[in-house]
Amino acid sequence: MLVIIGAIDLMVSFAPSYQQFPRACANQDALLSKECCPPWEGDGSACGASSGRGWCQDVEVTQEPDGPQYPFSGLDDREKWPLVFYNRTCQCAGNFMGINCGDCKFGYFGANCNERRESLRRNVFHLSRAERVRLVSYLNLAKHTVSSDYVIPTGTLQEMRNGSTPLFADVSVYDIFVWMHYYVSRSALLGGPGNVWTDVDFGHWAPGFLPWHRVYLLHWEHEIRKLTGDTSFSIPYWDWRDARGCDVCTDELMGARHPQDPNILSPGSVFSSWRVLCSRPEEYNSRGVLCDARPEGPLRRNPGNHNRNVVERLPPSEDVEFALSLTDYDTGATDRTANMSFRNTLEGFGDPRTGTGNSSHRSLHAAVHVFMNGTMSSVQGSANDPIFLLHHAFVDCIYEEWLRRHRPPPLRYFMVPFLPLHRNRDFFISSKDVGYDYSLLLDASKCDNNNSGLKGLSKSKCRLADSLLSVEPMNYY
Ligand SMILES: [Cu+2]
Repeated sequence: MLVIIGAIDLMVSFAPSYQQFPRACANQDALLSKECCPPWEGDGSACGASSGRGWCQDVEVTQEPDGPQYPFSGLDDREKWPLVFYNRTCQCAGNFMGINCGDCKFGYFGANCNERRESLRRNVFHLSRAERVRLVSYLNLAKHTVSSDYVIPTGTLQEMRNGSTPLFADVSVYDIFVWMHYYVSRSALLGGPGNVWTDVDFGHWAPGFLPWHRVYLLHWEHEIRKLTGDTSFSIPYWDWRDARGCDVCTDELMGARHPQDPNILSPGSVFSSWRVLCSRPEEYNSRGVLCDARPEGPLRRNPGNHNRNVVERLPPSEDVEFALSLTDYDTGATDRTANMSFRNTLEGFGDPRTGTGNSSHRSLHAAVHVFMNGTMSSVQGSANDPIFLLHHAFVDCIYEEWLRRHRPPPLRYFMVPFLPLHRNRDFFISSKDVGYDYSLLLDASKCDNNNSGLKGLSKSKCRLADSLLSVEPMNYY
């Protein structure tokens, strides 16, 4: 299975939001009134209105039509997100953010959200030993802590009888994110067993691919910081260019291979005991149901033993360079067929030598998913594997480099399934404006011998600068 996928055009409505289903709105009252405006603990008023943090307002979504991949309307809960569930949400003022305006916008901190701090996402191999241990333990803590803020729906709104019988389940902080990735990419249920539309995806195969995953990582970082109290935490990236194999697949990092079974993880890795969820799209489709978040067995991964007719090897630097040289963010039908499209080439459906869409091979982003040959290789379940985060942080780093070089005009749409809402155009800006940078993209002057390679993301880069940074306390700089 190597569908790494596509989406209804982000020509689908994606709006300003957060994570989906806030516990405070997963009840009959909120669903029937279609209002999700929880009180802010600071003053007890909805959206912190008495303190001027925000107001409960009607949601206005764009009226642009969905992309050509989704020829229906009125059938899927994700259409015109989030209107099927809620038509009033908190719209926060100034630097406030969150489902009740209780949080700060990305990049801002403090009680009044007026301290701006920038964090640095670093190469995972430049982390100190202690930082690696911390990374793995934070991931594991997130996997084993039930989310207090969010729940997941286990049925459609119709199955909930329009809200009068809510169907939601508790999952862990980590699994909220697994579920979100499943939910954005799942097939549309058209009613009854086997009656599904598979050629739809609200987060891939379309212009929203990069902003969607950017917000996703930002939320993930935000939740880990909240859970651990470690505001200095940033997601490291895996620079897979020219790697000969899965070099993050060690027990110290993402888990080595099991000595007896090449398809699962070594017992020396904490990830070997993780159980996946939402990983069986064919089964849900044949039953015509949503994933119900039950555990579905261990993480599977067999890197390098993938189908070589689809992917030869991990992506070479030249492919990244080629993608970065493309001046148009997206082109044509803005799907997998797009030619000379930066988004389509980086996503992995455009040929990284010619820029032609609908390539018979997978490259760049998609190639890494296919290469992992297991849980990572199927779009809907891929976020179960923590390599997903390191991989997407690097994809986002390439996106950032492209934005800085080409400065494109913005996109609009509220992204499924974030609540509070996020418009994709808000993440079509430099990462510095949302509070982070990549060590790979730091000024050449900060790197040794001016040999930084930041021009064109060359592989030689800022090792010295990075290791110096790692000795300092990792606070937002
Ligand atoms: Cu994805």
